[in-house]
Amino acid sequence: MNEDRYLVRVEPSGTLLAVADGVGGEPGGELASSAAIEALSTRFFGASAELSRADALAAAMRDANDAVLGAAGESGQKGAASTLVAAAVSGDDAVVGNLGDSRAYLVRDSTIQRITADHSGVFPSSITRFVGDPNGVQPDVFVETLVPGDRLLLCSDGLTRHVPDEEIAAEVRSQDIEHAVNSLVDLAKERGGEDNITVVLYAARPRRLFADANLGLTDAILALLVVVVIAVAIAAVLFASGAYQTAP
Ligand SMILES: [Mn+2]
Repeated sequence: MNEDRYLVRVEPSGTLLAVADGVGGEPGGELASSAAIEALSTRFFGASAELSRADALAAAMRDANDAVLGAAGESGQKGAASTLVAAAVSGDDAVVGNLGDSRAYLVRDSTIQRITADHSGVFPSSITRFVGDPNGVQPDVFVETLVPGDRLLLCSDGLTRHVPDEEIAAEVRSQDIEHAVNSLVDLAKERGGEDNITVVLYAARPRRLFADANLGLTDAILALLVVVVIAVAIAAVLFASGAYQTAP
């Protein structure tokens, strides 16, 4: 069973990226991550143009919470919940929001910055903020300005539990993004891999417009190249087929 879900949606108004990691290891986790991603995408791109992108992202994340609660109620999967990390990129502007312990990183030159702060509880792997919370949610929202060469990485804890930040940085900056995501997922699998691993990696690249003498590098539009890898750990699959197979 794979309880991780991701989104890469490219529209003229911008690109929306997200990772959701269903909580609890039960069918409710899968239901929650799916409902969260779907609602996030619909609501973010349907938001009024009057809203700032940061406000639109926060509102879409609150709507994702409502959607998970609704789906949980309809299906009888009470307590269905999921993490949610999302990045809305337009030009050189990146707005990042999170609930839970799925993360966003910015890798620039030789540095790696953890954009998000985990909402972790006192027990191992427990989280204090998540979609599916009947008390409502308050996502953290961060605004970053991208420069050409930046790489933006979203991932579930299946990666970060096994691969430290410095190692993530080394892999991400030493190779093209397709090889980088595969290396990261391989590392996480070698070191445990009892959880789903989802990695979404973007490269911000300058896109030259038509010849325009007044166009400096800082005015160049940034284009994103995106690669996604999801790994479902073998142990998790076996466990799911044994323990969670449900009769039709
Ligand atoms: Mn996980």
